[in-house]
Amino acid sequence: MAGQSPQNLIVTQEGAVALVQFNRPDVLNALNQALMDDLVAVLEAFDRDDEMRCIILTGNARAFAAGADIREMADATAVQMLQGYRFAQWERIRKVTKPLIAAVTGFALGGGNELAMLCDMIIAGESARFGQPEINLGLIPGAGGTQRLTRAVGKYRAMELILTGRQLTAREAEAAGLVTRVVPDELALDEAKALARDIASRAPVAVRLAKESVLKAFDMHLEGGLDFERKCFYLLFSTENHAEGIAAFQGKRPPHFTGR
Ligand code: CO8
Repeated sequence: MAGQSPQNLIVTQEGAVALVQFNRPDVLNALNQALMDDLVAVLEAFDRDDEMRCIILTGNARAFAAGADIREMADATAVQMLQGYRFAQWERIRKVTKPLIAAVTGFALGGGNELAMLCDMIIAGESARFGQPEINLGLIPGAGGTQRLTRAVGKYRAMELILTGRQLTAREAEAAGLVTRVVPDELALDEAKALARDIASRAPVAVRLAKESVLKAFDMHLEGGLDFERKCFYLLFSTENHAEGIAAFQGKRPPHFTGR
């Protein structure tokens, strides 16, 4: 995919790690439909590519993304919003099977915060600011904010943030459980890449089923989630990666994992 960057994204690859950078700096990477179309296309292509093992989403120093493009939505009617396909794009991102890491510096607001939360891990620079300011527009979050933020930080913090639009600092977000860890801004992308390389070196089928199982904790009651986890666990005993992991442990050597 390298060298074929779509208009609103800068897409690069480093080994088994893909890097997708939002590229609408003049509007703080506001998520218009064209950018979301590009993003879905790129993510689905990487998801199908067996060579790619982990995907990083990032913005720039000022913003990961400052939300949906307000200008694009300004004159929309309720029926246009209902009949548009924009939320289908978010569902397709939710279905990406490879791990997604958000590397966030600057604003992650509204849809930007929702996109970061749709990722599986969030590495935040010190300047990161997370929030759901839709209330200031007479709206509420529409791409999962009321649900994912509440699951991440709990009812009492989520309620305050969504009802007032207050932004969390990176350190507050870390204390609240919204981010994986906080690092100095200049290290955020490197930290995300190091994490991505680590994950990329692991057994791919186990990584995939681990992601799926953790996400089930959001959808299911405990018993259903435990049953799902156990089925995945059984399944992994049939993989070459499991045999390789055991052989490497017994041979006191590092494992070499393939996609099988
Ligand atoms: N949409 C469009 N343009 C934006 C957006 C946005 N979300 N955010 C910033 N911009 C533009 C500004 O209009 C400005 O453009 P211009 O220079 O032409 O005037 C430029 O980016 C720079 O912004 P500011 O001058 O405002 O920069 P400041 O540093 O003064 O302020 C803020 C930064 C605080 C981030 C401020 O820009 C702001 O409040 N932005 C809006 C944030 C917001 O309300 N986000 C939520 C949007 S609604 C949403 O996300 C709902 C999601 C629903 C699901 C998604 C479906 C697709």
